[in-house]
Amino acid sequence: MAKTLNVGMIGYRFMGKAHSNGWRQAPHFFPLDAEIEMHTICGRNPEGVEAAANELGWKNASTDWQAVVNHPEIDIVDINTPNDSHAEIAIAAANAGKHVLCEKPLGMTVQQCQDMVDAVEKNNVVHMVCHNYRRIPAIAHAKKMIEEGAIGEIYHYRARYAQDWIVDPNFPLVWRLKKGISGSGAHGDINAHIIDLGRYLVGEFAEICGLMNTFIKQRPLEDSSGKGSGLGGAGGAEMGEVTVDDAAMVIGRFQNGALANLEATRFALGRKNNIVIEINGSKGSLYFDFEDMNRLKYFDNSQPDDRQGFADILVTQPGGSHPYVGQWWPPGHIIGYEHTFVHTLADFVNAVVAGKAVQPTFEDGKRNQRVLEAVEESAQSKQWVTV
Ligand code: SOE
Repeated sequence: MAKTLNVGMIGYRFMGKAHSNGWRQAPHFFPLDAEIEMHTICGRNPEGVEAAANELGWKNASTDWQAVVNHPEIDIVDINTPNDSHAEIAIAAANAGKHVLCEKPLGMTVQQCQDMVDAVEKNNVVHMVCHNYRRIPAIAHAKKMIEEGAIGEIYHYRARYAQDWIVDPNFPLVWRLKKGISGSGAHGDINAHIIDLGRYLVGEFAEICGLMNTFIKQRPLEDSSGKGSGLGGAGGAEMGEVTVDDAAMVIGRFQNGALANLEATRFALGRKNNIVIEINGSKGSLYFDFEDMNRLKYFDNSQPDDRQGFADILVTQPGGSHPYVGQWWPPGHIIGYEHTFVHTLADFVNAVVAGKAVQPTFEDGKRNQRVLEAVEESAQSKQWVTV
């Protein structure tokens, strides 16, 4: 009989909902080496977390994260809280001998991330930062194609992550817009994702030049309803200062010589959660658009001149041709955003049972944070910065 892993999840809003779906679905669609018990969900608002426990399928609800982290029955702690509490919770969980999954960005500073790495390594627990987009089948397949040399030596990595949820100046000052809680704005929230995909698909960053901008500098404080979901809410009459970036842009060089061009913005009207990546190499190119996430476009320069073009690969072929998709549906029955969390949690659970590392680890989270900080340093100094 497979062992049972009891999960305690801290945080119950958007990522709490996405991870809960992952914990519920992973056992039904992926061959897990353990049973999963959705033991306890934890949050600060008693009514909110109680409702979330019922709605999302958790056995228990708690408002005391330390009790959850130290509960003798808990094996895994899944952290989905705002960024400023990741380190404290993750270090406590590791010190309690729990395996730790933490949402991105891992911490607020490189030093905090290093402290988290030290804690998980000292306690010999499995650790992962939830960069779920690595486990989009098309992205994982692009990684395989790159490793097989399909596009040869990489010259360019161009990535854009564009949203538009705060273009309205009346949108309130939610936690993602407060430096003390989020660390940065679009930069740490969504640039972190395309920095991670750059590290995953291309390699380590060597040097960068950054630009950051805040378009709207004052916003209404959230009203007392506390209905803000982090991505929504209502503003009162009082105004407050926005202390983070609305957009960040980066040019840079990878250690392997490839050039990077990144843009992360929350001010691209019409782009709701759009990630577009193009990688150009010596033998071909790859192109991905999250708004069409089951497709990967591939230009193969070895094709005869009269039939060259971007092949449109539908990444739904089971039987090991394409990653993860075989666990879901027959070819052509496409999947979505929520499945990337199922893939992430399934890989994490099996790594926990095997006692093996699973990428991206907390070390990846720390290296991501180093790039984030280098961009902020560069935007401040208007100088190039070595990562
Ligand atoms: C808000 O930008 C957000 O929820 C990010 O925090 C997530 O990481 C991303 O997957 C969706 O958008």
